[in-house]
Amino acid sequence: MGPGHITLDRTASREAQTASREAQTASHEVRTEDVEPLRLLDPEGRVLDERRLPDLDEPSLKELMRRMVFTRIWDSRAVSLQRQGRLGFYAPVSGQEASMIGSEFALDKDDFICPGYRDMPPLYWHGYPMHQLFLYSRGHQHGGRVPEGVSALMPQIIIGAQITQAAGVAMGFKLRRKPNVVIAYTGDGGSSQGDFYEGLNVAGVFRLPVIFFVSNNRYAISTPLHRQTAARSIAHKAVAAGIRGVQVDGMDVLAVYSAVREAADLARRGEGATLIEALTYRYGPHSLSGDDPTKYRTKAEEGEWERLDPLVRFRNFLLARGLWSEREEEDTIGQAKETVAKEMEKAESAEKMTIPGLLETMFEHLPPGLEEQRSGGTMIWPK
Ligand SMILES: Cc1ncc(C[n+]2csc(CCOP(=O)(O)OP(=O)(O)O)c2C)c(N)n1
Repeated sequence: MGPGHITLDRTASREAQTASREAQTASHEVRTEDVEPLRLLDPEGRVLDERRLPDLDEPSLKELMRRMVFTRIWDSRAVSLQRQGRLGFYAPVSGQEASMIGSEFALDKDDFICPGYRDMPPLYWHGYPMHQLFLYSRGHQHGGRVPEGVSALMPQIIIGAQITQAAGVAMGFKLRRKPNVVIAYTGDGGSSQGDFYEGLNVAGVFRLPVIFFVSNNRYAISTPLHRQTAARSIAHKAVAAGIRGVQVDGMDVLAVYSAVREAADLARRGEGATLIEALTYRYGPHSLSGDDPTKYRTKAEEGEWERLDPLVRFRNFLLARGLWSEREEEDTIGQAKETVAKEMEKAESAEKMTIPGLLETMFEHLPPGLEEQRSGGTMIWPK
């Protein structure tokens, strides 16, 4: 333990564990100094160090690419559908595919996702049906009805408000001795919310199997990172909570996968929570509700991040290994367009919402006050 290093654990036994891990602590793990993001591919997709690559077989590597391409097409279709008035609220994801896809890919099916409004891709790849995500966007009550067997909450529009819940689910896993972990997604803006610190604190105290995944895309709508926090990095916020803090290149899908996989393995072994800060960028606006990125970002900055496009970078990596082709990419694009069209049709043919329907979705048994209103006619109930 050298000068400037903070002991993250409080008890002697934990100190011993920390000390044994200390020797292996990699440069992407937070101390008090600046942190270097974990990065496995250079911006052109060349491997930086073969020995650090995650143990993924060829079909898995291809699947990562397939999911990222699919997601980019789905995103661009969703933007058009919103412009046509067929979707409501939509927060574009292009640029953030590596963070979103790589993180979910590192989880098991029974691991639990607490998403924010932008995190449709991890939800979808975890089993949440796309037409329900479209219904959510349209404000339809069935959009938030999580299907049986899908380990997730519906997307949370209130920033940071799923962080304490994530700690709660993790507490449930721990009490029931389940080998599962929880991941909570939020943004750089979300990491300034009170709930964020509360969730991290509880996770630290009870050593909970949870991963707090901050997609730091540098802006909370128009608020830039330097107006968001004076911390050296968002990953540093882990230090005060006594949990592990890690920074990762969020445009490098293999690095994101590795960071989450390692955090999940540690959590499953009872070593508690990790805060992961993924450095990423959204290429589009915050949402389609009217913000104009040209008012708060420069063309030069956008160009720098476009050069790091996670799809191009990973495609280069796969091409160098003979694992990707134009044909596969075109097939994936076709599949994405077809799936989006079918799922949109499903969403558009959903039954219309009614107020009784809304209450039935919310309550298994209507509370007496509401029951009385319904039967007593003090409220007008549409048919
Ligand atoms: C508690 C709360 N305050 C304000 C808002 C309005 N709001 C919606 S998104 C947003 C910015 C969030 O930015 P960030 O957490 O960085 O996530 P990003 O949208 O960049 O993914 C704000 C302030 C909100 N939804 N919830």
